Amino acid sequence: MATGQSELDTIVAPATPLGRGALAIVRIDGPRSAPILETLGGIAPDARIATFARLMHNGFVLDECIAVRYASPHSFTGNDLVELTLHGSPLLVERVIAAVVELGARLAEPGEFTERAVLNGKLDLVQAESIADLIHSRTALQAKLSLGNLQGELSRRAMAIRESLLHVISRLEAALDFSEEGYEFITPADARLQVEGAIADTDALVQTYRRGKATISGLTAVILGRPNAGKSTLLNRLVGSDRAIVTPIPGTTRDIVRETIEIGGLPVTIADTAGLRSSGDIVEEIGVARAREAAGNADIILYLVDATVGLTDDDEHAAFPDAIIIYTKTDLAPAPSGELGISVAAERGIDELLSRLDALVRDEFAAPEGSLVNERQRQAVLGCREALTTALGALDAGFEEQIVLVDLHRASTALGLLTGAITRDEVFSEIFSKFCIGK
Ligand SMILES: Nc1nc2c(ncn2[C@@H]2O[C@H](COP(=O)(O)OP(=O)(O)O)[C@@H](O)[C@H]2O)c(=O)[nH]1
Ligand SMILES: [Mg+2]
Repeated sequence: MATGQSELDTIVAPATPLGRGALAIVRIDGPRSAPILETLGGIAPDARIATFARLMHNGFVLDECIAVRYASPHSFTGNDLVELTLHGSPLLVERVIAAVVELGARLAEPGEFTERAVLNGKLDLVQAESIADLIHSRTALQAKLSLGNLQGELSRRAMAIRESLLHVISRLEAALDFSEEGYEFITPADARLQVEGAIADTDALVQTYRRGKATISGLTAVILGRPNAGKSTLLNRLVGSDRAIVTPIPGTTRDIVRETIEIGGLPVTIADTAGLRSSGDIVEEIGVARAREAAGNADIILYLVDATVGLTDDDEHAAFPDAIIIYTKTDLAPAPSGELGISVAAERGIDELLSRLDALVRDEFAAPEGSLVNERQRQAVLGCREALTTALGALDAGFEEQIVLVDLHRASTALGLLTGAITRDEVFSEIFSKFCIGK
């Protein structure tokens, strides 16, 4: 905002990736942005009017560009801001940035533009985090979740809880202020009800985290089974290329081969593993140990059984009760009745497998809008929940308002930290250091 802007540094960074393309954008933020544009381009355009400029520095033409000037507070950051749309060459971007720095700007730190937007109240912290997630999203569902949170879905849920707490807090404080007169602004039963409601709301929010995290990070699936069950063949079929080596020799796959495909709207990284057996071969044994470890961390396990062999005592499916059991090579022998069977050779059962996986991902992992998506957010809500439980205990024990208020304020502060309505420096630097330059 206008207040204090004159003491701000003016910062500059490329806003588009450094590569060759039709266009490249350089962003300049801060009080010197418009004077720098005037010096370089000889123009002082009206705010938000795209204007052609020939950028000159030390007697040389740097590039021809389209400049847009934004006037505080109507910009992404809330400060005076200039965007230069140059021709898309890294060399031009570098030279323009060097000239801008010579004219008094400094290079932006990672995430500094977004940080300024938060400091100026243009975005809250959750929204700022959502920008980073949105940029990194690989599937439409991930983008939808991040865009929803950028538009305030999660922040609104948190703020609704915070407002209900502030409602109780203000009444309990009023009761304190007027205790002499014996007024009651909120009955203990009412306060209890409100706090219980807030606990239920925070619980619901905490429960969104599992799906939120799965949606943002993507899932892992592991293909397990005895040697020669057809694991590598299935991986290759799922990714659509000969990624893993397939041979009739048991023990071909040793190291884990990973590929990511989209299932149910989420990126799923599928790991093909060494067949489970004890072979005495040291390299293969390490591969088998890695397979078990990968299965322990996986969201989805596909346990393959050769239909011509069937389940044997050597099979380890019992150790993975959530695994989906799939009978392979059904062109040679049928799967037991009621079991899922596939034949990659005959292209049979693959669609059924894929639609089972698709439904599994959508039912178990896809996050609704407004979900918590990272550990910082989860900790903030858990902090709120813990304080609310203590407040409820204090209410039940019949403690004085002051005691209850301490916990309710703590609960409200925890939610404030979530959105950045209340700021702590370490929260800020932690979040913005993960951004790239220019955001
Ligand atoms: N007939 C038939 N053979 C298959 C099928 N899937 C895999 N195989 C064969 O089974 C052998 C072992 O396959 P592979 O994918 O390497 O098994 P892995 O050891 O579990 O990775 C290879 O000779 C494959 O060609 C199938 O659907 N039908
Ligand atoms: Mg294999």
